[in-house]
Amino acid sequence: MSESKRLAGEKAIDYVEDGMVVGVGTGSTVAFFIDALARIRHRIAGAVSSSEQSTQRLRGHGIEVIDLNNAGPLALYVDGADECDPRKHLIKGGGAALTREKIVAEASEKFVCIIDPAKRVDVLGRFPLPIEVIPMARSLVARAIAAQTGGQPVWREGVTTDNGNWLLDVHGLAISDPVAMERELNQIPGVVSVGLFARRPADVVIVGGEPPLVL
Ligand code: ABF
Repeated sequence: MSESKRLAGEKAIDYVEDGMVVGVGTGSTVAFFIDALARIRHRIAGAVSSSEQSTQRLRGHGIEVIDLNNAGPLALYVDGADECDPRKHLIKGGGAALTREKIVAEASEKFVCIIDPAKRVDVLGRFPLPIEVIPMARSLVARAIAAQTGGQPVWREGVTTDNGNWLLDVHGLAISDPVAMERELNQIPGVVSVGLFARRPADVVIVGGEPPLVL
């Protein structure tokens, strides 16, 4: 598993061009990408990071981390996922960084998603869908989600996001229309972001293997 993550992370280097500010996601697959990026750090202008965890790893390698507000639109974003369907719609947020990941993905022209083969599914939802919520709205949002989707929201107790919010993980979903579900759940007051990346899916998916599969 970690070997296929490494192969996916290293393959994503093919998309990095000289002088780029690279959008960098979060997670164990991205950690391999960051380590590979370090080897060509003299060729890039820096990185925009989606989490404190990735920021530390980037800085540890001597890669400059740039505030998104000072970076403008990004040419490339590289990030992992928890699930990926055949249309490159994703579930993300198992690592609790979904809101910043969604912001950096939105700011980027090309989103390259790096996964191991176990993340590929026909229908999203076997992995519980993460939703970041404003703390005071946790139970309001949970009730609304249960009523709207029939899924079972579970509070990820003890976890606070980099933005000071809480997470619900919604179990028992089979998401036949990810674009519609993302839109509808986003309407519930108190929802900060939904871990569905369907309105803005990945552009390229790299599945780690020997050789890596590029979708
Ligand atoms: C982040 O890290 C996610 O949104 C997802 O939750 C996770 C993928 O994890 P890993 O690469 O560690 O399997 O990109």
